[in-house]
Amino acid sequence: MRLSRYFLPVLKETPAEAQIVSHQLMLRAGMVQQLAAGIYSWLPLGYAVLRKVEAIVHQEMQRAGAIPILMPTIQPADLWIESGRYNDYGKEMLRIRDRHDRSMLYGPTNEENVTDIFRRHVRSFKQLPLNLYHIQWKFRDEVRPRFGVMRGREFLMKDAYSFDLDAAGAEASYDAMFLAYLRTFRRMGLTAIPMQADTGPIGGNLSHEFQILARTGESEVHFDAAFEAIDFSADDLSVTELKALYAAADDKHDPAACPVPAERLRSGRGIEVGHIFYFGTKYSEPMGATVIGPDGATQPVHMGSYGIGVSRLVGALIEANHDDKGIIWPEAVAPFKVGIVDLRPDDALSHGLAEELHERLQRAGVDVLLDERDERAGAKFATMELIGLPWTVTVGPRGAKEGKVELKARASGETVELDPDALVQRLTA
Ligand code: P5A
Repeated sequence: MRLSRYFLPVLKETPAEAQIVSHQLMLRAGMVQQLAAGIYSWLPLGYAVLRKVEAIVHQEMQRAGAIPILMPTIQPADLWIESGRYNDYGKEMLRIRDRHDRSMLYGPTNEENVTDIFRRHVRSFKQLPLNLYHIQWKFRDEVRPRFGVMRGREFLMKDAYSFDLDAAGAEASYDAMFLAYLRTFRRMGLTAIPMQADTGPIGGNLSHEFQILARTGESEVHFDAAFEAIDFSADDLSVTELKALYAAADDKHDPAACPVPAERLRSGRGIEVGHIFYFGTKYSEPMGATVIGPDGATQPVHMGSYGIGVSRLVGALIEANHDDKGIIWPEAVAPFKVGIVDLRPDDALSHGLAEELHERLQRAGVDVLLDERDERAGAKFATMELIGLPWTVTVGPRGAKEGKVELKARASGETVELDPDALVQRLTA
């Protein structure tokens, strides 16, 4: 991609309305733009990151056996009246009337929707377990939308729904999602601590929130220091052990009942990037989602639901990865892997080399952004640092003469001089 042909509306000043660093950087780097309170347009750079995050979530969901579908954003109120939940969401639910004066709503979540799909098609326990998921926009008319995409009104969620014959089966499904979540966040370079949580309007009595520690987190969290010793990238993480360790957000934390001795209790702030629930037959019973069991008896299925804040993650990733110059994308979610700074577009040799590298990297399937604009070098470097691509290649007349370019890592600031072949090899390895 050529920066001269791209759409990257970076801002020089930090917008006054942005209170936290991720929101400031997302606006400055031209990733998103607010359309109304808590409602954002995703501009090319932001959308590229959102798609990378989505791709990882899709892969890990499917690796864990969940099957992708796509349910609508608009739902009929009738379904929610059937489940008994139409009033639970109160003012957070955006209620709409269609031209026939039927009550509709913009979905804040899809438990009813997916239960309706299930009940129409599944009859036997032999078709279980089943886990259906989608990545779809939600709307919640939050009292205080803030911090940009972190607490939006319209936001992108991955929501998965499991169906099992009984509570034991449902717990196995829950644990599979629990592990998939740890893997998903790990792949993005994030450590999310699973914490006991309140279930709110989703319901049920078993639930974990996945919280990333960050100074700007919305909730106060408390956890056993033993979490600090856990290698979350290990292949043999035990859900049982993790569930047994104490961790809770403020609303669930009772200092008087806390089993962890004071010297082992850590407190901080967290960003909730995921939340999983087991709620048994809360929806299947009123909505008649039943199967015939092995004994021939008809019974309601046991369900759970599993959410990841996909759009919130983009903000959370920046909270966890930035410095005073800008964003530092982990490679797995970077909008481009490498940026090429063409220092002197007016110098035939140097410019030719920058073009050649751009072409070769693109052909090798590397996401690359070439800055061949007629701008000062300082401005070009500042833009690269702001948008946080993992690698920057600098091509200038002096190096070009010797057939050398400079490769710089955004995270460490380390640089190395390479010839073009070695560079391409390094970036495609
Ligand atoms: C689980 C999936 C649910 O809605 N139903 C389907 C269950 N859970 S939840 O905790 O309410 O939301 C899941 C995740 O969505 C993110 N999230 C938000 N992101 C941005 N702005 C919001 N206003 C917002 N509300 C929720 C969170 O990451 C949450 O964990």
